[in-house]
Amino acid sequence: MLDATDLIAAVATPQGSGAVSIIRLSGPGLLAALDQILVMRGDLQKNPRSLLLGRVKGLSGQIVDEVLVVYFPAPNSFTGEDCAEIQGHAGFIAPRLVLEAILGAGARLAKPGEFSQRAFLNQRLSLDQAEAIAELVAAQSQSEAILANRQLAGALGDRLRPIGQELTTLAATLTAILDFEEPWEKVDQAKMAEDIDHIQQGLAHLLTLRREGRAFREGLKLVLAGPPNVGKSSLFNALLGQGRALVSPRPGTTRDYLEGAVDWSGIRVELVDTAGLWSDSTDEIDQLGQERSREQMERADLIVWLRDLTNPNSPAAPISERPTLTVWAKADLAPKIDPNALALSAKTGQGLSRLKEEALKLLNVNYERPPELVPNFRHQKALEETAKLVEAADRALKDGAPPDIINLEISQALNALGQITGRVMTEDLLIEVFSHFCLGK
Ligand SMILES: Nc1nc2c(ncn2[C@@H]2O[C@H](COP(=O)(O)OP(=O)(O)OP(=O)(O)O)[C@@H](O)[C@H]2O)c(=O)[nH]1
Ligand SMILES: [Mg+2]
Repeated sequence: MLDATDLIAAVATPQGSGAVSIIRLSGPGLLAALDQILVMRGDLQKNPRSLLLGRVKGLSGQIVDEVLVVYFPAPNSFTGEDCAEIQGHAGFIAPRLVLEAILGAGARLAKPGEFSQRAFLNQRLSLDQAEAIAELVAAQSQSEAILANRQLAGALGDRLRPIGQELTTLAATLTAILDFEEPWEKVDQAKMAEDIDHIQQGLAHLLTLRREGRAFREGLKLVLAGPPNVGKSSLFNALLGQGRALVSPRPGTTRDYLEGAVDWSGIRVELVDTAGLWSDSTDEIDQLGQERSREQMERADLIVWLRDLTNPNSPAAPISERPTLTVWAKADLAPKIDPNALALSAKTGQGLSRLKEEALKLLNVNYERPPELVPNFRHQKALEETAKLVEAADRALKDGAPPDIINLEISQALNALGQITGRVMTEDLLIEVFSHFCLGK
């Protein structure tokens, strides 16, 4: 995984139809390999960062594509190594023949994420910036793309730097005390406690950003659930704006759950329509459907529980650990019972925008003010670990523990924090981050 001494190549664009395909290369011996396969008038070495026209000689010796080539000399390239991109024709065949030619000239097929990994190892990107590339490519809403771009620009690193510096200063102070055997009583411990408190605030703030901003980064999963025939599928269709789910007056219409995504103020919301719960049907398939409904409810960011305004015995939501919002369906058919109740009608559209507002409010999503920065799940874990260690240092200090104990917690906290940007790095961490990447990135 850490080996970065050979020439790698991969097709960086999706396979299939399209106009252009890009093949990316990085590593030593790049110019020599290109020289073997390219027939061209221009000189890449003399014209870095310019597009030059050329033709590619395939393994058969025949010309297999007409291309534009650009050469980025080390160290000012994406990976920090000698890099090149070959823009050829798209399709299934031409890119493959060009790639084969390059592999025949001594390059090795890159592993997923290997270009970004080299960029990280050569300090062209921090680990969180490399992750931002994968997240930008995977983004499914505008807010996800904007957040990924901010992270790519270093927004998270900028927030982490002062916290890291404060921890480093603290560790240095403690080390000096230990090295010079300064009497612990003479040290300004109150100031130290203040510094630790400030670090804790910084970490807590980042974790709050994660909690409040997660929806902007990863979207939300809303599961529509309730008794049979209450109007779940009708609501699903109304929210989706299309007649996806089957609707009928017969209870038990929906059996498999259905998913559909909508955009709510820039947030990707995945709606799930489920089979009605508590039908007295003993049918095996109905039972299986209800099992699926319960599974979906357990995975929901929010359960939207439907009750029927036309049926006074319509059951209340079951107790759940997941946040639940109760709504009264079929509002066009019956007067509202409770003035505070959220009544809606899939038929007239009444209450649908209020459902959206209440759902986001319940989940603490302030869609009018999207966060500037949202740590991802991996960052959250590292931040929590750091916070736990700083908390332990704080307790040790207050309990009158000796400085070496406090120093130990602080240095471990520094290590935990350093995993976010990759300042502290293990091979496992590299595998964890880069194995999610696609080929050619
Ligand atoms: N008037 C009116 N009828 C509705 C409304 N919502 C649903 N219905 C009717 O209620 C019946 C059941 O609707 P569905 O959407 O299939 O209900 P469901 O909860 O998905 O039912 P199952 O899948 O069987 O559990 C259908 O006849 C719908 O036309 C509504 O807001 N107003
Ligand atoms: Mg249904």
